[in-house]
Amino acid sequence: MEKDIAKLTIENAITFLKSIKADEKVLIAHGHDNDTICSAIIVQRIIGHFTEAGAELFPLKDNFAVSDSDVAEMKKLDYDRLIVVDIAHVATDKAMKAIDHKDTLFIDHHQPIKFKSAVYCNPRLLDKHVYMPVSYLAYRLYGSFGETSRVAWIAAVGVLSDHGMAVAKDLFEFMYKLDPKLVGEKRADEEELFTHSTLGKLAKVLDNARVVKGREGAVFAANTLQILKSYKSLINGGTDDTARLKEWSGMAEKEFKRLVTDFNKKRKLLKGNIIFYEIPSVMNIKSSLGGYLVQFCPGNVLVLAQQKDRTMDVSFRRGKNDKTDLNKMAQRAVKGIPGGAGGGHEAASGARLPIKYLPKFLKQL
Ligand SMILES: [Mn+2]
Repeated sequence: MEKDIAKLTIENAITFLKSIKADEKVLIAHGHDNDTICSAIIVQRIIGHFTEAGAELFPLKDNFAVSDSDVAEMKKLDYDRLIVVDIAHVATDKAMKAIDHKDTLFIDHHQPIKFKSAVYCNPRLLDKHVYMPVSYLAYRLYGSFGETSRVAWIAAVGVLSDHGMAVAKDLFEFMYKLDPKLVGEKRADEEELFTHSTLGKLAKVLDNARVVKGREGAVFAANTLQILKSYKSLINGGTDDTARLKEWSGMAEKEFKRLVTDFNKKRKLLKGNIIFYEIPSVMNIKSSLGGYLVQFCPGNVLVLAQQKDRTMDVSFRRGKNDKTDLNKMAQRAVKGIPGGAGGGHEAASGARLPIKYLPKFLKQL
C-alpha cells in the first residue's frame, strides 16, 4: 500500500494542537486565496473544541509570506500560540527569528523552508513532488479530532481552488455520499466541478472577493465563512454579507468574460510553445484566468503578466501535455533582475519584477 503522506505529515500538528491549553490565545495567520482561507477556518474550528476564546484569524499583508510588519502587528496581539497556514515564505531573517519558536505551528505545501524550533508540517518533506493543498491536510487534521461532515465542503472548496483534487480522492468520495447536490451525482473531473457544480460556484464566490477587492475582500470572505451556518446562504445571498459577496462575484465574472475575448485577440506566441499575454485589468484576476485559459492550451506554457503600480506580476501555467518545470522557468526568467523574484510549484509558479525589466524577463524565459 502507498504510504499515507497526509497522515504522516499531520502527526506533529496533532500533538501541537492537543497541547494547547484552554486559556491560551491562539492566532491563525493566513493569506488571501481560497486554500489558505479554508484551511484557516477548519483549523479554527478544531481549536474551538478545546479553548475558551477560540482562535483569532490574522490576515497577513501578502498572500505568500510572513513579513516584518505582520510580525510587529501580531506581537501587539500578545498571543500564546501562532499557527500559519499555506504560506510559502518568511520574508526576512528578523521575521524568521520572531516566529521560529516551539509555540509556532507552520502548515504549508510549497517548497519546504527550514525552521529550528517551530513545528513544521509540509508533505513535501516526505515526497518533494507531491501536490497536496493545505485544506486537505486541515481536513485530515479535523478528522483526528471529530466527525468531518461539517467541514468537508469547506475543505473541498480549498482543494478544488488549488487544483489539488487528485490527492484528495477520499474527501471527494465522501462529498459524493454526503451531499451529491454539491458535487453532482456523477463523478466529475476538476474542470467539470469548477464549471458546472455548486461546489465550483462556491469556490468562485469566495475567491472573487479577493479578485475584486484584494486583501480586504479576502478578509471579508474569511469573516463571512467563519460564521456561515451552511453553504446555501453563499449561493442565494440571503444575508447582507453573502449578498455583497455575490455582487462582487458578478462583477468579477463580467470582467472575466471580457478578458477571455481580449486574450484570444492579443495573446502572443513567443519562442517554442510559450504564450504570453498582458492582462489589461485592475482586478486580481490573473490566477483564475490562467486556470481557465490553460485548458485550451494543452501543449503550451501560459505566461500571464499584469501591471500593478511599477511592478509586473507574472503567473506561469502549463497545459496538460506540457512537462516544463515552471518553478525553474520562473527562477531563470528573473535571474539578474534587480528587485525580481520568482518560483513556486513545478506545475504553477509566479514571478514579480520592476516593469522596466520586462524585455529582459521575456528574453530569459
Ligand atoms: Mn495552497
